[in-house]
Order: sequence, then C-alpha cells, then structure tokens
Amino acid sequence: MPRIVTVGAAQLGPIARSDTRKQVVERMIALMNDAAQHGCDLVVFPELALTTFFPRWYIEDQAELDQFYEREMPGPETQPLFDAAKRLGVGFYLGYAELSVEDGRPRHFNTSITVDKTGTIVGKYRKIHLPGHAEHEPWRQFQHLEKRYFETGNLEFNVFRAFDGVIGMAICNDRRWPETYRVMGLQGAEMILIGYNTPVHNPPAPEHDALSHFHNELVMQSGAYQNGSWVVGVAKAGVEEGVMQIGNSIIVAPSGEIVAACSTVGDELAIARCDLDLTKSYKNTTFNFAKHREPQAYAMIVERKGAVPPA
Ligand code: CDV
Repeated sequence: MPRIVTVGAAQLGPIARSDTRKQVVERMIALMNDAAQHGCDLVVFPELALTTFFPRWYIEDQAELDQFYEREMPGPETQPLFDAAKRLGVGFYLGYAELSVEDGRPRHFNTSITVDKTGTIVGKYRKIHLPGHAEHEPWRQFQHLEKRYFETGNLEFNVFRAFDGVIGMAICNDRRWPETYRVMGLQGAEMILIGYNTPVHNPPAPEHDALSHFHNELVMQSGAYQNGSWVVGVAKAGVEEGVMQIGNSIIVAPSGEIVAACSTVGDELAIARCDLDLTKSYKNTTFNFAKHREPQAYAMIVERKGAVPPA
C-alpha cells in the first residue's frame, strides 16, 4: 500500500495589527474546508499565523506585547481549528507565539504544533534559530526583534509518527540551516513542515533582496534532496503593515523538485499528493547515511583545521 499524504500548503495573505484572532481563524477554516474538498489529509499554515508579524515593532509595554502570545493551546479562540480538524478529518501544522510558565517564570517561544485528523496535538516544536536583533535599531525600515521577544527553543529537532509517516517541524529561519534538516533526517524524517514570514527586504543586506525567492527555494530544495524527505514550506505573504512578504509557498519532493507552489500573495492553497515511499529511493541509495556518511572524518577535519573565523 503506498503511503500517500495529500498536503495543502495553506498560505495566508497579510494580517493587520487590528485583525482579531476570530477573523484570522475564520480565514484558516475556509482554507481547511477547501482542503477537505480536495481530499487533503493535512494543511500547513505559516509561522505566527494567528496575528500580524509583531517582531517588526519595538514594543516596550510588556502587557501590550503579551497580547500577541497564546497562553493555552487550544484556547477559546483557537478551539474552532481543532473542531474543524476533527469534523473534516484534516490535520494541521500551526505556528504561533507561545507564553507559558515554566520553572516558575514566564517563557516566550516561537512555537509550532502538528494536530492530527482527530484534533489531537501529536507534535510540538519551539524555534531554535532566532534571526534579527535584541535591541531597537531605528535605522531599519522595520524591526526584526525575534531575539528580544523569544527564547531559543528547548524542545530540540524531534520527529514523531503521524499521517502514516515520520514527520518533523521547523520554523522560518531554521530552514536556511542544513543542520535543521540533517538532525531530523538522521531520525528518519519523511516530511518536514515549515511555516515562515520572510520580508523581501533584508535591512542588513539589501543586496540579497532580489534573491529572496531563489534563496527560499534553494534551501528547502536542497534540504529535501540531501535528506530524502518531503519539505512543505508555507508563508505569510503580501504587504503586511507596509512590509512586503515573499510568499512563495512550496511543496518539495525528496528529489528536490518543487511539485506544488502558490502563485499569489494572498490566502491560497497549493496541493500535492505526497508519496512517503518516494523517500526510500534517496534514503536507501545516494543518502544512505549508515553506508555513506562519514561523521568521524568530518569531526577529524574540524579538529585539525579549527573553526574558520569570518573575514
Ligand atoms: N521569521 C524569520 O525567521 N524570518 C527570517 C528573515 C529575518 C530573514 C527568514 O529567515 O526568513
């Protein structure tokens, strides 16, 4: 029996600062309904999908800032997503800002969960690679204060069994780092789900702006191929509070080929029938880690040469 997971990349267009959770969740449920009609088993939503991308603002008032975080999952405003999953038989990946109390203190994380077709949370991840800066930098057109508003994730890159396969999660900037895919690839990941918010303009390196789509595709295609895994990358897209986000949501096969893509910068569903057994052809040959990887050689080379400092 082939293991087919029909996946919907559920891209979201802009979310304004004044939009309520209720309004956003309604848009998400519309995409889930569409996904169900097209036979999807799973939909993937973006990073921080429930609100606008708030790290673009320097917010000094902690109470005002904390309004962007979820204190429980599901909570009253997100429960309809879980009810829709159960009703429609469609699971989902959701990115959100998480505020929890751990070790007796408030903890802020950039989090994702995967929910199965029964409406049960089957995986949770907290973003490890936090880009941007921790202090206000007024010279920028917009801020990127993830290093101020979130702690580094403490749940590691784990995989879990769901949708008849081995699933992993990452969030946005994680997708640019080969270690993200390799750590999950070494655990047998067959499908890696990634939500993101990527502005076209990169304030510290504007010379990269024209390459933003190329880099987005490059990292996810190579991550998929080099680990023999499906990769589903889903964006928040369009002009959100004056900042253009790239969109460019894609579903990548273990061959590294893009098999489905969103073509707008609004709410859109791109669908692919993903055969998890296609991973075998790569995991058992070119990227048979047990046979061909040389971790001892890599360690010896790094030990001999040391880390090369940046120029
Ligand atoms: N949300 C992100 O992690 N965005 C980064 C931007 C800052 C470059 C990204 O890697 O897409």
